[in-house]
Amino acid sequence: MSQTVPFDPDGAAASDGIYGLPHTPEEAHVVVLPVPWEATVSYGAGTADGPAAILAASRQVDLYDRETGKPYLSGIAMLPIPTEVRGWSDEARALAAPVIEAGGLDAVAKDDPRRFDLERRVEGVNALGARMNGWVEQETERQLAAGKRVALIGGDHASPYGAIAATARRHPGMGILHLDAHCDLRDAYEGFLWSHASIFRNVMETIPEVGKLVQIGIRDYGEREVAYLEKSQGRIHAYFEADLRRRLHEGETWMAILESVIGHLPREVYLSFDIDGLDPVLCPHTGTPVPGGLSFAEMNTLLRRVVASGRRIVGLDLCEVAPDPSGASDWDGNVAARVLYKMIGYLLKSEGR
Ligand SMILES: [Mn+2]
Repeated sequence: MSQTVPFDPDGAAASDGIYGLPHTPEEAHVVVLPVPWEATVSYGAGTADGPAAILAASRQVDLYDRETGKPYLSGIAMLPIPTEVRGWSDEARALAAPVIEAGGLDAVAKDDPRRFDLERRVEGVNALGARMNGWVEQETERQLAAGKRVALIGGDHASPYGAIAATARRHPGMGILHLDAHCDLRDAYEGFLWSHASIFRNVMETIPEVGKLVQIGIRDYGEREVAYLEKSQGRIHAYFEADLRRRLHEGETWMAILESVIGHLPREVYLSFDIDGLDPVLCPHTGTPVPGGLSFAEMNTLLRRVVASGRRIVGLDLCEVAPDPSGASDWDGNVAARVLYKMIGYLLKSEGR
């Protein structure tokens, strides 16, 4: 919490740190961990450039926040964007492309002559995904061991698996509040073990310390995903966009709806936000945009109510942010930097800071 460099929170960004803040990762209470990973993107690409876009746009965010106060006083610093992870991602993407082109491994018959090559490619992508997960888990654990809070920025939604594993180990029973247009509960999507579309299947199957998964904003999903979450015996709750809108249109208040959403969460909460859970006007270049979604204000009220309920936010990630490939607009990064600042601000507030 030491603040070694004097700075004016109302002034222009005085440092090239995230939000223009002068803190080193050692000084900061919140460490932003960038993960430029997008190995198995099925539609639009560009989320590996998300961390750089968020960092650039963050310098324009005003630091004093009406709701969360002065998050910057606790210190926020971003680690360097890891070039080795970007290298693994590029390598995995090149391996994955022909598999995705073929419609996934399941779409190719066992006796198809392409099968041997495609299987080897899938194995290579899976190995790189496991390496990335290991790296993220180790980096997260390193920060948590130093008493820091970790805010991971992707990358696609495969990025935070290791962070969730490391955080859940220290906070057994924690719940995940998952904002997304998608359930991400697919079983090895296209054959890839560590696909962005499978992250919460992997989390729920392989991280027993995660007590609950509560999904909100869901509006694009497969029948098998719905069957899977219905079979979870209450360990997973999904709030589908269609139901949220119906309840709102029939006169229920957003506050009342959020009370039921938050009621499923245990005391300790990890936030996993896919930017596509928001209205795509707020994230036009994300990989798999879907009409509908939460407004910025609805998301904000969600965060506010989580903290007002007395729950503690123990970690967070923000994924699937992709900048305009033409470079003409910085809108995606701008919104994401503000979403991240709110998430961090509410995390700090939940700790009584
Ligand atoms: Mn997602």
